[in-house]
Parts: sequence; structure tokens; C-alpha cells
Amino acid sequence: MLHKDLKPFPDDFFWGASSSAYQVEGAALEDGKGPSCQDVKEIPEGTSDLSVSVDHYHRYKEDIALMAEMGFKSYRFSISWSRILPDGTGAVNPQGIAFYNNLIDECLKYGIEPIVTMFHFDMPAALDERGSWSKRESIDWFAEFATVLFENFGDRVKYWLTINEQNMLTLVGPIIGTLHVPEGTTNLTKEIYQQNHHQLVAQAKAMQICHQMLPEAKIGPAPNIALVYAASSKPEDVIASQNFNAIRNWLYLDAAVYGVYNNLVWSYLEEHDATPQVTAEDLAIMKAAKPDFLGINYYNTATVEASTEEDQAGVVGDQQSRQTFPGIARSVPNPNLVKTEFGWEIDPIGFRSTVREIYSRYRLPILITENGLGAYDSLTEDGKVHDPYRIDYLRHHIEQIHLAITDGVEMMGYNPWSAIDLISTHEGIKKRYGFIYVDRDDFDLKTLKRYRKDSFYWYKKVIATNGQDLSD
Ligand code: BGP
Repeated sequence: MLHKDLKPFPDDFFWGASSSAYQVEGAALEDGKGPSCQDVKEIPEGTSDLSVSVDHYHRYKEDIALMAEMGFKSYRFSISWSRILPDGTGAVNPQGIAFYNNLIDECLKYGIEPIVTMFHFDMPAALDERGSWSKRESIDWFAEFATVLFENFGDRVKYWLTINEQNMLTLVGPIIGTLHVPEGTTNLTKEIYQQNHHQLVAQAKAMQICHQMLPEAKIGPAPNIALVYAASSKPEDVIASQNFNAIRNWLYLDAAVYGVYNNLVWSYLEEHDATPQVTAEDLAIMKAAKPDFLGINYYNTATVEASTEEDQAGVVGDQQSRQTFPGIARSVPNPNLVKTEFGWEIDPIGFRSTVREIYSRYRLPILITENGLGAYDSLTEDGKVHDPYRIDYLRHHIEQIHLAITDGVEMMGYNPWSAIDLISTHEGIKKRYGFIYVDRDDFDLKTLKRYRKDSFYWYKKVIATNGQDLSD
């Protein structure tokens, strides 16, 4: 659509940014916190461990004050399951409750809406040892955790996200350090999609508990959605794009919103003897759960071409990776897009097409819970960080949100990744995303001092003008 006049951003648009507990807090085993799978995983070569991260646990007051200085309306962060329940179930850690009470209160002190992700890649190690999401009882473990969260924080937290990027847990778990493979697994696809099923039911149960305990609160999923393009106008490439859209994207949103399994994906699972065990009660729970909005992480689009059965299955790269499903779809580079220094394609127009597609399928308000540019930032002698490349990236993506709003897509907010530099899932602190620079390297904690990047001042103006002024 060519728009003569753009509709304004909503007055209550959530301008903010995001983080996750394991990537930002540190204090990994402090004040009663139990280890999570992230604290016991094999650390990717050449990257920092998560014992300190950027020490948000001790420095959150300074960090929230900096977010308030930018004018944030919201801060999307996650709560560490094993900081609240060190063993994953049972005894509650009072110091964990106290930390998140303080973090939430600090946000509210500045009028910043806390948007809480319940699960962000950090399964308690104790539950990993008991079989993690392989076990059907993981549904009850998550329901217990959800109840503790709603009991303790539901009086002040009005926006909840269930599982961060469940599709990435399923598709690229090994990269993220979250894949749990039980001894003796013979059909890995079946195992992974059974775990995924338990997550779908657990998510649905958490939504129901939220609506029962906190009738005023709003809750939704937070998948990583990338619209999948056909590499050409060849009909078989279009079929391939429909296949990968279903496997990568619609499986998760069809289940969360309508409580049904996407038919293309179910057919793919049948073909590979990988359909999960699903009970009538599971489906009833999934159908009864009604998300109030959709949290969406967007980094870029994907492009696929037709694939033959002879193709080699596999993943090249990470969550924005190239994946091949023999006979179904084969990811290929998009020659029309430039890439970041870390190889991720950049597609602002694809942002608009992705949210348009989501809205036309699900007709629910969309909260952007991640979008951002990982880059090698550097600190100058006089304490500056010049990141015009990040300003450009964010400007171009915000422009597309503005167009989507004018297209009639209900956009609730924009919370880019990340509020402050933090530890990448697999590329360390060197892959920086924040508006706030943290003075540490992967193997040298340095001062951990915070510095305002140029993008900090730019975003402050964007927020002050409610998205009207995106100029440098
Ligand atoms: C998303 C995760 C975030 C964050 C982001 C950046 O998939 O939800 O936790 O990690 O990707 O990715 P990376 O850290 O791999 O650069």
C-alpha cells in the first residue's frame, strides 16, 4: 500500500528494550540461585561464561535509571526460573523473590512498564537432570513456576510472555545450549517435537492460570518469526516457502492462538514417524488458552527454494540460520539483502511483511519483543561509542512499523534487543546490541562501567517524539 499520510504511533505505544536473565544478570550462583542449563552447558569457544554477564543483578538500579533517561515506557526482561525455584520445583528462594520485587519496583518508580518473560532459554539444571521437557510432568513444573510468579509479582506485572522463542528451542537447541537428549533416543525428531508439545501445553496452562489469578493481566507467546520468501516464482519454490513458514513460524502461533497443530507440520511429522503423543486433555487445554497479544522477535526474513529428498538435512549457523529439510525446503541466501558483521541478513521491509502476515492470520495486537543489530562496537578514549550502523538499522525498522500501523496492523510496542550490552547466545559480549555499552570483554571483566552510545541519545529523541523524529 502506498500511504499518503501515516497514522501516528498509539499514544500508549511501549517504547522500550529487552534483555534476558541469563544473558544480563550474572550472579549465576549467588543469593540462593540454583544453576540453570546455561550455567552448566559447554561454553562456546572464545566466548564468556555467564557467571557475571554484565552484572545487572548488582547494578540494576543504575541500568534502570539509564533506561528512564532514554524515556523508556517498558522494559522486557525475563525471570530466572532457578533463581526463584533453585531446584525447579518446591522451595522458593526468598532472595530471588526479593531481587525481582526490587527490579519491578525500580521500573515502576520511573513509570516503566515491566514486561516479564517467564522462560528465556534457562531450564533449571535440576529439572534437566529429571528429564527436562522430555517429561510430561514438565507441564506441571512450569505451571507451578507460573503460579509462584503470578502470586508474587502479579499485583504489579500486567504483561507476561510465556516462552521465549520456543521455535528456536525446537529448531536450533544445540546452538542455544538448551537441547536435552535422553539416553537411548533413536528418533531425535520425534523426541524434539514431543518436548515441543509439552511446551505448548505448559504455555497454554500458564495462560489459563494467568487469566484465572490475574484477570486484568495480559499474556502471550514470544516466538522468533521470520517470514519465509520463495527464492523464485517457480511454483515449487512457493510450495517450499509455505512448508518452511509452517515449520518455522505457524506451528507455534497456530497452537498458541487456535490450540491446533498446523496441518502441514503435522503431515511432515507423520512422514517422519515423529508425531508427539497428544491427549484429548492436552488439546482441550490448548484450545481453552487465549493469548491477549503476540510477543514477536524479528531479526530478518528467510528465503527457501525447493529441496529434493537427496539433499543433506541440517542447520548452517544459528537461529537466523540456513536450514535444509530434504524434500521440503532448502534455505538460501537472499541476494537482495545486505548482512551484519555476524552474517545475519538485514530486511526492514521484511519486518513490515512479517507483521502484516502475522496480523492477517491471528488478528491479535503485536508487541515487538526483540529486533536489533549485533555489532563490534568500540569505546573511544573519551568514553563515546559511535554506532551509526545501529541507528540506521533501528530507524529503518521503526519506519516499517509506522507503515504497518498505517496498514491497520495493531502494534503495541517496540522493545529492541537489547537495552544494554549482554552475552550473546553463542557469540559472547563481542556481539553487542545495547543502547548502553558495558566496559568488559569476553575474558576481561575490565570496569563493567556503563557508557551511553550515540544510539542512546537518538532513541531518547525517538521516544520523546513518539516515533515522529527518526533523524540523526
Ligand atoms: C534471540 C534470543 C535472544 C538473543 C538474540 C540475539 O534469538 O531470544 O536471547 O540472544 O536472539 O541472538 P544472539 O545472542 O545469538 O546474537
